[in-house]
Formats: sequence, structure tokens, C-alpha cells
Amino acid sequence: MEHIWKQIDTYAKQWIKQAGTLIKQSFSKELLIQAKSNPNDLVTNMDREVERFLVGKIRETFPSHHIIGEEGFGEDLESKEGVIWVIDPIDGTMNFVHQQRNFAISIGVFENGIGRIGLIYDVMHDELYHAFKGHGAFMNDIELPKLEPVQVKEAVIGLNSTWVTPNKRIDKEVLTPLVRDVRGTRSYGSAAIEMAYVAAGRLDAYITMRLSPWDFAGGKVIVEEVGGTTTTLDGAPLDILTKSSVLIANPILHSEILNNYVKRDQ
Ligand code: 2AM
Ligand code: CA
Repeated sequence: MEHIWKQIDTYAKQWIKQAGTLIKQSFSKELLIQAKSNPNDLVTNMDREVERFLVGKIRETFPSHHIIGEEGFGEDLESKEGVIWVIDPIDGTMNFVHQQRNFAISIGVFENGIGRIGLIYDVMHDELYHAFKGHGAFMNDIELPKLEPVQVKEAVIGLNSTWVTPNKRIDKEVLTPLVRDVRGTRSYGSAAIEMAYVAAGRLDAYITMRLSPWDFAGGKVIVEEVGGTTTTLDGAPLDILTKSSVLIANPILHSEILNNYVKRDQ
């Protein structure tokens, strides 16, 4: 392991835990809630405060690194060159506001577009999912085993948000057979937590129609480290500069879903 990456890894773990403490401490203070693009797209002072905290630490310690963040404290990047931190300060903001649980801090660190480090911290359950490319994936320092093949009929899958893509690739006629054929569906309301659950074998797949890079960056590294496949619903690689649909699962289930359900009507 190169020294610099070990250093990045150590700092990232330390900062994500500190950010979690900031969030927990905020429960005793007043929360300011605002809507962003629509009345259900929420942001709080804590989303901003946590992103400002993480961006400050990264800039102070690694001034040459780039940052993409949900709340805009990072940069608007057009190139994947160099080291890029992709940050979601609170993934599952609606859960944070309504439930004070089931939200996560997500960080992915990429080098020239390749995921090197992924961190997802489920703050209220104190579960830190962490992967270092080529060195394993862990939940609270317990190594996660490689994913086992699962068939659709035995799968429990996470489904998020609206089930219709802008181009109607998956509409209810296509998704209904999948929902009928799987053992069960779940919706946790945080893409990061759902990706971490796939990595930990708690879910067998996760499907969602539209995510931003900060929603999936950390999860991509963690899921791939346990042998999972992460793509869009077109089967294309996830790109850290592009919003897209997301389909993640162990390779066998992934191709079964992609070939037999998503592309069923083509
Ligand atoms: P957020 O909480 O950071 O907004 C909820 O179904 C999941 O989808 C969460 O991870 C949420 O992230 C994300 N999400 C909700 N609305 C979204 C949108 N319009 N674009 C991208 N991701 C979204
Ligand atoms: Ca998010």
C-alpha cells in the first residue's frame, strides 16, 4: 500500500467519525430545514456544516486534491484527472429530518477516475463500512466476505425513489415482474446505506433510477471490493461526474436482472 494512500485512508476514517459526532451533537440544537429543487428535496444546516467540515479538512491536508460535494462547497469538475474526493455529507436527508436515523455520510476517493477508497458511515447505528481497493472491505473493521451468487427468486432487493426513468426504460410493466419474482423488496431511503447493505449481504441488489455521483461514489468502491457489479441500468459503468440510474448486485444476479427484466421489452 503506497504511503500516501494509507495516509488518505487514515484521515478519511478519522474525519468521517468526527463528522458523525458533529451530527449527533446537533440533535440538541435547532435544525434549520429548507427545500432545494422541490418541496421534498430537503437540505439542513447540518448537511452544509458537515460538508464544510470535511472540505476544510481535505483542503488543509491535501491542497492538490479535488472535491465534489452535494452541497456545493467543492468544485464543478469536468475532468477525472488527479485525486477526487466525492462527498455526501448526509445521504438520506429526509430520514435525518423525519427519523433522526437511517442516514449516512458517504465518501469516495478516486484517482484518475478509479475508486481507491470508499467510506459509508451509518451514524446512528455506528456502522462504518470501508473499503480500500485491493485490500478488502470492512464493517467496523470486520472483513466482509465476497458476495455469494443469489438467484432472483431468493433475492431481497432495495428499490428507491420513483420507479420510472426519464426515458421510461423501467416502467411498472417492466419492474412489476421483478418485484413479483424476488423474495422481497426493501426501501431504506439512503442510497449509501442500501449500497453498504448489498456489500454486507443484507440486500442482494439495489436498483434506483437517478442518483448523483455523491450518492454512489463511496458505495461503488465498497461493493466492487466484495466482488459486486456496479453499473447503470444500461449496463454502463458508473461515472463520478455523471448522474445516472444504478444497478448493483453480485455478478450473477446483476446479469439476470439486466438481461431478463430491465431489457425485457427491447
Ligand atoms: P439525499 O438524501 O442525499 O438527497 C433516497 O431515495 C435516496 O436518493 C437518497 O440517497 C437521496 O439522497 C437520493 N436522492 C433523492 N432525490 C434525489 C435526486 N433528485 N437526485 C439524486 N438523488 C436523489
Ligand atoms: Ca445523497
